[in-house]
Amino acid sequence: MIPQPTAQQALPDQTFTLESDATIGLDDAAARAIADQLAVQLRRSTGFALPIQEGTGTIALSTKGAESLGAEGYELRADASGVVVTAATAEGLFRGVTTLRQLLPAKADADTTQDGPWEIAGTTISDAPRYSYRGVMLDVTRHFFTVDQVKHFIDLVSRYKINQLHLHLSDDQGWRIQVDSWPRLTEYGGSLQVGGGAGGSYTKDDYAEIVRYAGEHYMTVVPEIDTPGHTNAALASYPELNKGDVAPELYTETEVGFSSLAIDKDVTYEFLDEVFREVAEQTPGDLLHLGGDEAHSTEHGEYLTFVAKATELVVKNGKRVMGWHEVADGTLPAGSVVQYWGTEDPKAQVLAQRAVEQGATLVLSPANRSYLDMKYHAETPLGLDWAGLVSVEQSYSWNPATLIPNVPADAIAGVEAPLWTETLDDLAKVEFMVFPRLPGIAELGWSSEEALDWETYQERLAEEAPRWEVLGVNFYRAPEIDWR
Ligand code: TNX
Repeated sequence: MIPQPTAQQALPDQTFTLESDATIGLDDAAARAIADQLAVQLRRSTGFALPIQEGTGTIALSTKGAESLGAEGYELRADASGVVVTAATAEGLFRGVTTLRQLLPAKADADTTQDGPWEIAGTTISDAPRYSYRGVMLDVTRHFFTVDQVKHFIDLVSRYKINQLHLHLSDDQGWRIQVDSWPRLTEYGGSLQVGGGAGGSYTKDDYAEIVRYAGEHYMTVVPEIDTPGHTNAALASYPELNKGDVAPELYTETEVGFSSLAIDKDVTYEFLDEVFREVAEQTPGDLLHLGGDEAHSTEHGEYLTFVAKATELVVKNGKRVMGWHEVADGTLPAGSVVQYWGTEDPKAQVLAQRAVEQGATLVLSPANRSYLDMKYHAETPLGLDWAGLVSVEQSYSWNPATLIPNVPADAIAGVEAPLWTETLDDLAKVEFMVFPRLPGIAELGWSSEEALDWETYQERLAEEAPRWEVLGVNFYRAPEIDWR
């Protein structure tokens, strides 16, 4: 199982078997959608009717007497008489059902009827996450991904108890979210992508659908509008956002660090206020990511001015600030979240420490560990290697609590695995880079420190292969793993 639960005990001599007369019971109406999702999938693969009923059932989802389990914790018991998942909240039940799906045979995830038996070895599990932020980032700007593709991505990553979907929505190569007050951002700024092909963007309805679908999988969308660098698509769309009032051409290559909003113009902040307002209005989560990375074309003093003003606009529009670690050089509002993407670079570590001194919490995305776009080895056809080669072991074998020196454990909000898409123009390529590394980052975010062990993790990871085969996932068969 991945992530490894906090506590699990076998019930020897007991086996649960899902039979054709099984039912799904729930005692909390808030769990209805979760029961529906489970039933839809299991009906497909087992061919059983699996009616959903109020009260108990062969598989019972219950929120009775579970207050102590926290927002995401759950307990699960599978024995000869049935399966009971207990949690304080619908979210906790969802996490528990994620575990239940991993306990069932891989073929339970098939989309056509399979032969049983549908057995689970008797067990009791008690589980809760180590960190509250367990994220994945998808860069939809270097290459655009449609709503259906993002949904497929959500299906696959939510299986590992990932609860944050960071969408990188604007960059030099494309602006991907509709903003009514600045329509050329998508009409023109979203028209291309890396390589020069047609890009794309999300309408408000598209974005709402992504938010809804993520929510159904208990994932919160964290939208990123990258500023003041990584802004060529916006600068090309509106000349007034440029220092010299001249719009550059659209850009479809992969250099970074060449663009900057004009820092000393009022229109820049009118622009950001309206963009943040429209994005914030459509985002139920409380974080708005303003980027802040690699602003190599912004003079440093101007950068600090910008951070102060732009962060204020995020707060004004009702959200907490999230930003890449460079923003910690500036003054951050209370409650900010700083995303560390350094490697072992002391300068980046100092910025992380400065963030914590200002009261921010940290999300850890060390590029040499958690970047899903780094090549696995020198011959990997896809990906980049500026942060080194990132094998499955390299991506798993680190401890979030001790990654950055002199940072107290309670300053760590969690972990995130970013997927930049300069070299990835379709879902098969995305899947190849994400699997099998993402489950390891998910485990670092969820499982207790004592559970983290490369030797046993490898064996559990190998057991995911049949599941990915059933789901048709194009995962990389890393030779380090003894795949079944
Ligand atoms: C650095 S990491 C970037 C991105 C690139 C990525 C490629 C970070 C905050 N910025 O603009 O896509 O490297 O790995």
